[in-house]
Amino acid sequence: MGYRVAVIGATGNVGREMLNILAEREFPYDELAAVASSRSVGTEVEIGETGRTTKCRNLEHFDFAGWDIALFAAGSDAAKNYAPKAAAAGCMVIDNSSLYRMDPDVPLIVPEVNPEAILEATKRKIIANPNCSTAQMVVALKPLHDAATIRRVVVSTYQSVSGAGKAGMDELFEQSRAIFVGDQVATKTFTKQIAFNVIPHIDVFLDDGSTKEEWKMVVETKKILDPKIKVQATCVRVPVFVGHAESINIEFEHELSAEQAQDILREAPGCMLVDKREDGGYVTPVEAAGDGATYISRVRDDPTVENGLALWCVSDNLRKGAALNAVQIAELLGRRLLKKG
Ligand code: 11C
Repeated sequence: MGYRVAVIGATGNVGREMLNILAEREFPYDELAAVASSRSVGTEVEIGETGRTTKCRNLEHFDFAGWDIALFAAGSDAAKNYAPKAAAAGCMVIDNSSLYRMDPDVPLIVPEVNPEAILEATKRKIIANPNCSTAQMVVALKPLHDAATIRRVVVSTYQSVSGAGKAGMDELFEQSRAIFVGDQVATKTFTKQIAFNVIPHIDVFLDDGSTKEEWKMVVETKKILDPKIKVQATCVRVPVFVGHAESINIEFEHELSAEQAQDILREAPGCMLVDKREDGGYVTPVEAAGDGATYISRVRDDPTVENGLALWCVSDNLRKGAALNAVQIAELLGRRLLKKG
């Protein structure tokens, strides 16, 4: 007997990837529901490359009773209105929005990093999926933290427009086209022109001058990996369709050479080390898109601090940063809390 799984927000960037990944990983479902807002009701969505499609159902009227797992990728408002209803109906929610991430009764999980937190899911029947830029970073940091204890991280991100949804991707495409044909460049989703530009601003500004995206990287890393780790982040939007990249500087309590770090990362779960120290011997977002790994390149000593390393980290933000991590959590649930058959 398999699971009854609902994907909420099935027509969005992340929801579509959830359907793809459930199919790709042969998640053991008996029934799969695509659920979306009223304007998408009846829209046919593909279930990966299975050749099968399913019609979107209306979230407003969806009865969660009898469904085992709901993967929410519909934003904070939908999570606020419908995740507690789903949980009350006995359905385990895995939510990709930021709404519940810092709730002390909601585990925030990256399966390669803190799988044991799944046991806390019994409290509210809601599990939070981290922000994409945090997810890939903690996958890279975890094995290094285990080896030499991380004290401080300074990270600068290069985040693709798909993090801002389909509207962000359309804006990059439209602006690029407009520039080539000499049309007026219109901005809507982003605050400045994104085509042929970079914007040091993701999510809203906070009182201390940082942005909420930067704050998320700080607090989520602490919750998932270790509250003692200090994080300083600068989050930047770049004109890339899919795949977030990060330049990460790490200070450790104990000595760890670049060669030792490479050896550790080569074997670490979820990590793929591509670090040839030659032209092209590193991974860029274009190569990481469509894949599940967290790619790590450019590992080198940082001689400006004691016990310092620098590295480059790239991952598909819609996959490991969102849909894949959510499906991995569902698999973890199956192994630890919701065994079937
Ligand atoms: C971006 N990281 O690239 C964001 C998208 O808290 O889940 C995901 C926001 C979140 O714009």
